[in-house]
Amino acid sequence: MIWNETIECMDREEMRKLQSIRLRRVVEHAYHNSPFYRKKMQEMGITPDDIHSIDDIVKLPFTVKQDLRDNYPFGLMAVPMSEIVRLHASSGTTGKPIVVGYTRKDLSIWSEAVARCLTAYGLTKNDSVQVSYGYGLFTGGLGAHAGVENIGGTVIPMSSGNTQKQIQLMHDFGAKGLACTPSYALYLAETIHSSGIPLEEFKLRVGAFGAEPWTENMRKELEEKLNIKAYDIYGLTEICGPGVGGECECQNGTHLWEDHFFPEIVDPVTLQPVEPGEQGELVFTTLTKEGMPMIRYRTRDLTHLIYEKCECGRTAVRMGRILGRSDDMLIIRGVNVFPSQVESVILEMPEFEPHYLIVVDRVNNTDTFQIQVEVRQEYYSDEMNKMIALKKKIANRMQSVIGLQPDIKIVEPRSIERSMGKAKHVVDNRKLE
Ligand code: ADP
Ligand code: K
Ligand code: ZN
Repeated sequence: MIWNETIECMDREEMRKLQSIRLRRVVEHAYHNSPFYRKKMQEMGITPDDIHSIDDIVKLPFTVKQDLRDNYPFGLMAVPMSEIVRLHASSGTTGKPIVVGYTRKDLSIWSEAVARCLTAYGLTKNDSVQVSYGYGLFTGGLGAHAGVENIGGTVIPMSSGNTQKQIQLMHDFGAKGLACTPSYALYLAETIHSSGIPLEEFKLRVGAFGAEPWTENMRKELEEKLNIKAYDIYGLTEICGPGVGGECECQNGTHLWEDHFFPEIVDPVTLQPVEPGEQGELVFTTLTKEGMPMIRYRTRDLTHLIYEKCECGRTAVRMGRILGRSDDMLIIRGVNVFPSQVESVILEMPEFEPHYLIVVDRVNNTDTFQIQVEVRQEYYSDEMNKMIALKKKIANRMQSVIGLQPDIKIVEPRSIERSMGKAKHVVDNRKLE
């Protein structure tokens, strides 16, 4: 099933025409109604008249998170506050929060985007979906909620937390879909297993997981543990929230709804567009947003785009898995390390639980690199030799994937903190210096 076949399967040339019309419109809107964008464009010596087609997007200035912070709270709004019907905010990891305002139309486009995702996962009005993303200023809860209502499904607005009750109601209400972060899904799976309620008694079939990077190995883990299909949903507050894109039944890339959110990949250093299909930083331009249009917004997310038509029939461009945010990349003894690489090694080894914590520090001017893991009960042994061999095995595997030997610390079962939202996988004590 396809929610909006005309758009999702549109001929690519047609799509470019639509994008061109919409780009001109949003640039005019931003130029005339947002002093911030007008100043930026004037600095570059361009006006809306310089934008003829979507190819001219490269003439436009980039926007970065710092711009939102510098103009906090409402400096980037392009409509009077009387038109803004909702605010969301994201705290990020450092500094002031960033705030985004939505008009009524912005909200309806957002819920359309989520509806396309949910439909691609096979959910319909006959299904109930438990929304276990946090409700509030975070976009996850209310974003998923509106999408479920839009397709006419039955929304169970749980929010995150209260994990025992989550399990009980998921069981009693027969939710077919679960929307939450992959780390919370893992925690829910663990809780189901220890609850003693047989998995067969749950109606769960579909996971809509996102808001943080996750690996293919994590997908396998979640699909096995919950007996579901686990699909990616991607988004960020600055663009709207979850639903900027979602996977289809092919599970072979995340379709981006490019009639509303135009994606580019640029080299994060030179800011030049990369060759089609190459990896780089994802940049979005909102083509229809009224409240707070985003022009060439640098997401910091590293991925690549796939333009070939998908086997599902959709022509909408697909995005590969997000390796991580450039901000999340650790440089340890000169080697670039992404938490997702560590995750993928731990999850391919049956000896370990799918939880981990990376601890980095600096001792005597040298970076230390520790990975804390939990050994699965069946593999745990009192014999020191066995545990040493196990540590060696995972350390060697890490060395071959990352190019760096970590110090492996085996910790007590369940001692690594479980997350109900976005998991925290890294403690970098070097930053405290
Ligand atoms: P914050 O910046 O506070 O985390 P957001 O909720 O807006 O606020 O986070 C958006 C970011 O979350 C994205 O830029 C991306 O890094 C990450 N993200 C969201 N969905 C996914 C996904 N499906 N896969 C990987 N990363 C994701
Ligand atoms: K208002
Ligand atoms: Zn597809």
